[in-house]
Amino acid sequence: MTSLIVHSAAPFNAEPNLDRLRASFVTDAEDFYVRSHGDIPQLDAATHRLRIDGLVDRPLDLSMPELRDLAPHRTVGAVLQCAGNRRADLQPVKPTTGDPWAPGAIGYARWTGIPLYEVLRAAGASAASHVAFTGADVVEEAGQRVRYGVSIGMQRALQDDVLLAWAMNDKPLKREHGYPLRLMVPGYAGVRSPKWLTSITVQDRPSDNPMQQQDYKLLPPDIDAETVDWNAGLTIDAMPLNSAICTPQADAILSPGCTEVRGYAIASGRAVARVDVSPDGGRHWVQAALQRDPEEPAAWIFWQTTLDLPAGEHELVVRAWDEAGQTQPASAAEVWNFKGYLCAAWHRVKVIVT
Ligand SMILES: Nc1nc2c(c(=O)[nH]1)N[C@H]1C(S)=C(S)[C@@H](COP(=O)(O)O)O[C@H]1N2
Ligand SMILES: [Mo]
Repeated sequence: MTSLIVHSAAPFNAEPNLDRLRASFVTDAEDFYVRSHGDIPQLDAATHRLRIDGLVDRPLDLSMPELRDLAPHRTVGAVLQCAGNRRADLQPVKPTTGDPWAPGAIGYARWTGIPLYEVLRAAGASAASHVAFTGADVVEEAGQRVRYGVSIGMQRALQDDVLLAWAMNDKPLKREHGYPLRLMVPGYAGVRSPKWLTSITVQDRPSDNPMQQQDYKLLPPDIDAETVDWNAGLTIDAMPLNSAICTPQADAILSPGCTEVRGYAIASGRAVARVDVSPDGGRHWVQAALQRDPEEPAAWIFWQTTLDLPAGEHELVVRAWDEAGQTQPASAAEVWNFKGYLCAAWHRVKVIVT
């Protein structure tokens, strides 16, 4: 039985309790959010095949043992995060489509596999601009039933931290996380890390799958479900600078005196340099202590501080800053979009001290 908070049983979508998420720097697979768009396929590593085709000199059709033998194994620590993480904070501004994710649609794990570029090299990939991927699951998108399909740009695909991964935290991937094989693109929205991977196609344009063309786009604020023009949306790849309070949780009832406040922050390209916490809705700020893994730049940051809160209602707030002095927008209203993606506004948590 899962201890996750379930948003939807079919397709299975669930996130951990935030205290639990914040309890361990490496997220246990049991506590890792699950985002699926269709039924979770029943696959078997003993019979699974991965095809590599498209603009390549030598199309390949690999078993899992053949894939493992192709190149030295690599383990990369990386955050996986849904583009819809923190959507619940956008919905009070105006309704959005999608599940009301709290800040738990994120996790940090150590992923083991071989770099994608090794397979592209083995197949003799041409200098094409995109790499497209197909999963074994069938999803409903734009009124069609199709295999899950997305793509990433070739430049990102060739970087050595992009893995074809079969293990998470030194154990075979669990079924819901993509057993027996998934892609892992550190720093990109989870949607670009397809699970249950069955094929890789080298091509000179993005995937024409509706998951790529008509979903996971950041649309301007004046566009809604009725007026949507998908071409007006930005394709969501890299994720923004963000932070969240995990403890205490919204509407917590606390005793007067010192309260431990804890959470995570996640960088975008540049490292997190500072995390500010406010006891009073953003009028005053203190700097939190940061815990980071210097070996893994794609890891998240855990932060904590102590606030001395008098009796009454308080709005706790967190915001992160990066090395370039960039920070998060103050209000969710500034970043609202009808699909409810990329909520990186200051995270606000109301608590009551009595
Ligand atoms: N084949 C397939 N891959 C997928 C998905 C899916 O539904 N099918 N969901 C994507 C999305 S939107 C996210 S956020 C991540 C979630 O990965 P997880 O369930 O292992 O946490 O997987 C991505 N890869
Ligand atoms: Mo996602």
